[in-house]
Amino acid sequence: MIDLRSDTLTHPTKSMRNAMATAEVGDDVFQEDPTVQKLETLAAEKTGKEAAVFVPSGTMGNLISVLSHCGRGDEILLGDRSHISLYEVGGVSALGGVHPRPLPNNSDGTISIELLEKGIRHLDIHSPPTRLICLENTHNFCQGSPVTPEYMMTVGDLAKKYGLKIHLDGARIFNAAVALRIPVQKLTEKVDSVMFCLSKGLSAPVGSLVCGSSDFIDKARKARKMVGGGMRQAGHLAAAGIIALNDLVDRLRVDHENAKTLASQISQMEGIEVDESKVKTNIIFFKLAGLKGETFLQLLEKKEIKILMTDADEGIFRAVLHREVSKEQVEIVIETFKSILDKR
Ligand code: TLP
Repeated sequence: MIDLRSDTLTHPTKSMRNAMATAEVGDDVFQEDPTVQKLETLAAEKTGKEAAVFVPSGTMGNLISVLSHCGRGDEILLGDRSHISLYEVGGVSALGGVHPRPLPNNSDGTISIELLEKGIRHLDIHSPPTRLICLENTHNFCQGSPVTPEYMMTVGDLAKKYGLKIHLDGARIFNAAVALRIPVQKLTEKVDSVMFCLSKGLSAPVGSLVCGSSDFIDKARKARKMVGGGMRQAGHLAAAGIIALNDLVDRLRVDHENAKTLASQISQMEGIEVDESKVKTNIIFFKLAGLKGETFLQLLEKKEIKILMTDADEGIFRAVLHREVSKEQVEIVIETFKSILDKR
C-alpha cells in the first residue's frame, strides 16, 4: 500500500525501536524520567526557548498552550483554515472557555497584518479581551506553505505593540525550516510558545513538544496534568523523539522533492487542478473534475494507493509525502493517476 493520506502514517525506524526498547525511564509526572528530560532539553535548544514539555499529541500541545496563555472569556485571533480552528474539536472553547476569532487565511498561510490589527479588540464593555494570536507553520490547509521569518517578525512586532502573546502551531515547523533553508529559531524567535510534532514526517510513533519560557512551561505542565496528559515512563516514547530530532530532520528535503515531482506531473493531467508553484513542502492539495471523488478513491485503492478526500462536494484531495513513500512509488502513483484519468 502507498499511503499518502498523511505523514502521521510513518512508522518508527529500526533505530527508534531499539532506542525505545532500551530507554532509561522514570516517572515523568515526578519529572524523574531522564529520557523525557533529555528530549525536552533538546527541543528547547532547537527552538531557542528556555524550556519544553513533552505531550502525547499536537492537539493537546495546542490546547494546553492556549489554556496557559488565556483565561476563560479571553479571545484568540487565528486563521479560519488553521488546524486549531478546523480540526481540534473546538477544544479551546469547549474546555478552555476561550473565544476564537477566526480571520481569513491567505493562500500562503498568513493572515493579513491589517486584518490582524483590526481584529484586536478595543477596551469595551461588550468585547472579550484579545489575548493571543495563533499562527501555523507550515500551514497544513494552505498547501503546506512555509510561512517566512519576515512575516513571523512582523506579527511579533504587532503583538508587542498591543501587549499580545503569540502561539505557533508548528506541527511541521521542521518542514518549514528545511524548505526555507533556515534554522528553526528564525521562525520561533518572536513567538511566546511553539508546539511541534514528532509523529508526522519525523516518524516517531507518538508525541509533540511545547516550548517557551520556563514560567510558561511550568503553567503548561500543570495544564497538561489537568487534561490527563501526565505520562509515567514516557521515556520509552521520548527515546524515539530524540532520534527524530537528531537524525530525521534533514531528510524531509526528500519528501519535499517528491511532492514537487508529483505536483508537477499531475498538474499536466486533464481533469486535475493543482497550483504546482504553491507546493513547497510535503503537502499537495488538488481538485478533481469529471470523476466522482468516491470513485477516484476506490479506483486508487484497487491499485493499493490511498489519498485523503478533504472536501467531497468540491472534489478536493490531499496527498502527503513522507519517509515511507519512495521516489519509485511516486512514479507508480503518477502512472496510476494517468491510467485512471485516461479511462474516464
Ligand atoms: N494533522 C493531521 C490531521 O489532524 C488533519 C494531518 O493528517 O495532517 N497542527 C497541525 C498543523 C496538524 O496538521 C495536526 C495534525 C495537528 C496540529 C494535531 O496533531 P495530532 O494529530 O498529534 O493531535
